[in-house]
Amino acid sequence: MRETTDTEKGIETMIGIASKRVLPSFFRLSGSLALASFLLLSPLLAEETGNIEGMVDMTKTKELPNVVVYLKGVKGDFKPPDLPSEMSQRGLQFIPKVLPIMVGTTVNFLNLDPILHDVFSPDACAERLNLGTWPKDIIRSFRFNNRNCRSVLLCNIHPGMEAWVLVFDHPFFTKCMDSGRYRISNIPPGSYEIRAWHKKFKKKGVKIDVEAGKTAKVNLTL
Ligand SMILES: [Cu+2]
Repeated sequence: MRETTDTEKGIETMIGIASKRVLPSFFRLSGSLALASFLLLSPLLAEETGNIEGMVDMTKTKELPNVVVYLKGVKGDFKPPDLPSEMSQRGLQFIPKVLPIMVGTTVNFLNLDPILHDVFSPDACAERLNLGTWPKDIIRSFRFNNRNCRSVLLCNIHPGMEAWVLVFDHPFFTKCMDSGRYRISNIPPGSYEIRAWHKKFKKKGVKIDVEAGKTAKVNLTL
């Protein structure tokens, strides 16, 4: 985060935009629903949960950091993080190129280039957002409200710019490390499907049972 007056202005703008979107849905929660969410949101202790770890194997090894590993079949309500995620524009690229988030997360698009970009998405997942243009060191932000979907982010000015935001209704996802290794922690025990995603590959998931206090090993191939 740049500590300049301009950035502070940008953040203020962001808070203005974000609060307009967040507050109505928050107040729509009835008392009992709010209590139920509170109970579900109580974090499980580490010994009550399990983990999954392994390697993702793909021919294009350079693309491994752009692979997202995630669970399907997760039950329950999970609260998005309080802090926003960030996807900046630097050197005519989006950074990161792949951003997995929880539904309800605000993403800050920080322009670090001394030129204008014009960020948009044609996808319904991102409500076909059109953020327009904004100068260096300023943030524009967008809250992703649609769940279990993905959207491509593009720039109207620079055709080479492309990034992906993947939106989940639970926190059990991760990006691969450069080596292809991944780990998803603190998973409630149960039966799931684990999948790896890359923009060019779609693969069937692998069934996996997660047991409390144990770490399941699953290697995935793309
Ligand atoms: Cu651009």
